[in-house]
Amino acid sequence: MSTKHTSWAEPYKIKMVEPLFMTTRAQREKAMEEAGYNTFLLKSEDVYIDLLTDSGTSAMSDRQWAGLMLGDEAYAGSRNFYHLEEAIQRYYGYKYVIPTHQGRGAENIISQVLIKPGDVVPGNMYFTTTKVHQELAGGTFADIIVDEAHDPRSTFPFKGNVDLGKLQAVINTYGAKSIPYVSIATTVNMAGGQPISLANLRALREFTTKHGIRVIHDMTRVAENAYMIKLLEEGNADRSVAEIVKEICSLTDGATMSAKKDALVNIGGFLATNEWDVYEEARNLVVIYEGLHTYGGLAGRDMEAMAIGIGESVDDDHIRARVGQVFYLGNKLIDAGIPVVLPIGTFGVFLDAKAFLPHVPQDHFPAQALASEIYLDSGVRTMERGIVSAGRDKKTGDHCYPELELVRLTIPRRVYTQAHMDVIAESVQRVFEHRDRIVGLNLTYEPKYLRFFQARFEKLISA
Ligand code: PM9
Repeated sequence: MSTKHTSWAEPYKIKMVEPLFMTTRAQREKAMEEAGYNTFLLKSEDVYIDLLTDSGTSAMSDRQWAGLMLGDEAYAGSRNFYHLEEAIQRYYGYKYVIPTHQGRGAENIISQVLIKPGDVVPGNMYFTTTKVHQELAGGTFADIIVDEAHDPRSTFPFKGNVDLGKLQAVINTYGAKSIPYVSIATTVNMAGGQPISLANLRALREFTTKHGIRVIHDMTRVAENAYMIKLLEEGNADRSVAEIVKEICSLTDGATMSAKKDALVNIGGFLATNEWDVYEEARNLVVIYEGLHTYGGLAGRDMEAMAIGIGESVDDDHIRARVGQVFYLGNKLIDAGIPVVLPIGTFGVFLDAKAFLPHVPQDHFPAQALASEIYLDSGVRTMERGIVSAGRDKKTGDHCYPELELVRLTIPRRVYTQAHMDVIAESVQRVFEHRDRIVGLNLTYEPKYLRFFQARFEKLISA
């Protein structure tokens, strides 16, 4: 389609700027050592270009900022809640809505409502916070994503797809009654921002309906997934992203959302369901963990910004420029011979640390080491998505050893320009040129949950 052959430009102009500051190599070395070689522990003021995450880091529009001024900060029944409910029903089609402070607030509640001890939750690859809430509720995650998703070199276009054979095997082993729901993410974060196809979702819907199993949708980046369907899946080129988003949601029974990504807000999330009983139970629980069911830990103004952001997120021009910018960076790195996860994901470019640093064994944390080297080179902050993020095996206590050992260059929405992308690509190239000199890390402090956020490391003397 035309997007492949013509230049695009951002469908907005810049009205306000936030200065960035450069640091010296010596300053960065000190900052990285103080941060225990964990980019999550750096101070933001020590960072030049921040690619840690696309979560809560996007730029809001003038309409969203104006929406903040319309905050109705009543404890109960805020008008902004009803705007949010209306936006979710209109753009996503789910019936019942509970706001939460962010995605994991919704994950906690849905896990507590639906999972009982001993249950198994199949999903198209794990996500860190999603899995920990499933486990805290007594469940075990089972990976049913297609094999291609675990291979960074595979160019399969829909690496987020479910392998129905793997789902059937889980049913055969544990029985459908032990499966409260199948957890489906659009797009799949840990696979490198990879989409699921509509054909696969439709087949999954038919299969799960036959077995009486729900589908719960982690819709954190659903508009980006819909855009990939429009680009790549036959029969969808002339449909709007909004239309495809609505169809994706219609193939699922409920959803959790971190609105800090797709929905263009700095804070917020929600739980949505089409089932009254699930809603009723979740509405009971939300008052314990988040707040009343008409604010769920958010200010009225936050809900207004989210309601407006949801509408903006499904705009075709917005999403084309958003994903287009990620592709621009990804293609620059591919052209420079840098090993990246293929195809390029929707929200970031993922470096293949195993191929980048073949001399660093996985238990010396190659992706963590590579993320710190990129920061040392240029002040560009990235993050690890490999053995540190995967955590430990619940039963054996050993590290989980994921196939994918990645460094994520995550692009915030509407924040950086093409020139920033060029600077980032040049920095990664410089690090690649001296990759032989990069050594691994030793873990010196490990928190109990979601260790990647706060773990500390020291540099090994040799790889
Ligand atoms: N994702 C990300 O950077 C922020 C936390 S982990 C560094 O990718 C999915 C697919 C996510 C996600 C957060 C959450 C949790 C759920 N599902 O961060 O609690 O990518 O709003 O959402 C992050 P919250």
